[in-house]
Amino acid sequence: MLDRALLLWFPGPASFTGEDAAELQIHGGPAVVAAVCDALVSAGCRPAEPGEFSRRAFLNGRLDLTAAEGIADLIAAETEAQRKAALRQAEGGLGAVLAAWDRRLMKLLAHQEAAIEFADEGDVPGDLSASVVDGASALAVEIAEHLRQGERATRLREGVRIVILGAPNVGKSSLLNRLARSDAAIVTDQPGTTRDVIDVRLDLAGVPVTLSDTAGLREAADMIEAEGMRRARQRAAHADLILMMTAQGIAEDPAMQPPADVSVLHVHNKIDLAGSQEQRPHCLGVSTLTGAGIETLEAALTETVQRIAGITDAATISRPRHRAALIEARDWLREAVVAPLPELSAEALRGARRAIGRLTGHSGVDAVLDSIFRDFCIGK
Ligand SMILES: Nc1nc2c(ncn2[C@@H]2O[C@H](COP(=O)(O)OP(=O)(O)OP(=O)(O)O)[C@@H](O)[C@H]2O)c(=O)[nH]1
Ligand SMILES: [Mg+2]
Repeated sequence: MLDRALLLWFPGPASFTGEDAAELQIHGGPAVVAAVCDALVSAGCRPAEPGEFSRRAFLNGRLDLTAAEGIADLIAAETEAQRKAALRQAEGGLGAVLAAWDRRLMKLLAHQEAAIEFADEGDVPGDLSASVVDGASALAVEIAEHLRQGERATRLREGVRIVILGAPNVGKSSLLNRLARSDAAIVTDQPGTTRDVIDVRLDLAGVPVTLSDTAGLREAADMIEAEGMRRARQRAAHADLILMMTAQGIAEDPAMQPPADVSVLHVHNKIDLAGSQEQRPHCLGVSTLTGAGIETLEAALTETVQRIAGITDAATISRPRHRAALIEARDWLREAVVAPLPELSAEALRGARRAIGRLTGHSGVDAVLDSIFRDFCIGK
């Protein structure tokens, strides 16, 4: 006797994987689990690889690849908005969009092939080709729009990146601690306290955010500080938003510029100090010491973050793999529109179908399967 437990039998093909499956619901103590696993292994079983159940479900046609990825994202979801987006994808939302595109592509291809077929007989080929051109360019526009929305879904999946930049001692670390409600970064009155980039994870109205505190920017005093500033600038260059910080009583360096193509929110700290002009144009006044202005800053951040990682109900792409395949499909479609011969246009339409098929897992995916299912946790 190892335990007294429930055994559930799921006959295929209605099970999760499509195969016959049994589930043991044992008491979860480590000794019970170890004893039952040992017994199962001596009976000829082996532990599943990470993602093996989802992989089998995919191979047995129970899921398309985007739905399988949705399950992985659902398990990894940290915030409410991530959970909703992942569930939508796991439920086949993205798969349905892709399947509809593929049906349209199939129809365009059929028309184009008919146009080639009947070209000699002088039968409506002109009209057919024109309808293919219209259909292909409409689809290319739709896919391009989807790619734009996908940018936001990627940020929702991976987190919006906010970096605090500014001169030493303006209160960057104090702000990080305030927003994170923790003591993550060391605060002292010594300029040049922070050297490493310090990341904290925040949840702003359901959107995951990585907030980074950085070394104060100035003429470096030593090698360590210089390296810290290099890292600060590098992080800022890849940010979605920069909090450019100044403070009452600290001279501003007009040469200090944020990277050109990143959005910037200006924050002026230490408004509790005498002589501060609280109202600066285009700048949020705060005091990390008293907490003044912090709520307004949080509201502004939440609004910006939601714009960047926009919460939409549409099923959008969320991974670089999706993006690459859709860019390829869009480019093939553009090619189909300008192709000088119906044969070349048909070939381009086939290319677009292959790209979509790789996304859903219906063609040429052997190479990517391992990398996708490797990210799963064991037992799913
Ligand atoms: N009066 C006042 N002092 C503040 C405020 N915020 C931070 N300070 C003080 O300013 C000093 C520097 O704060 P830090 O948060 O370490 O500044 P920093 O920008 O991270 O500095 P470096 O890491 O050196 O670049 C500390 O002594 C803080 O206590 C504020 O709102 N008002
Ligand atoms: Mg600091």
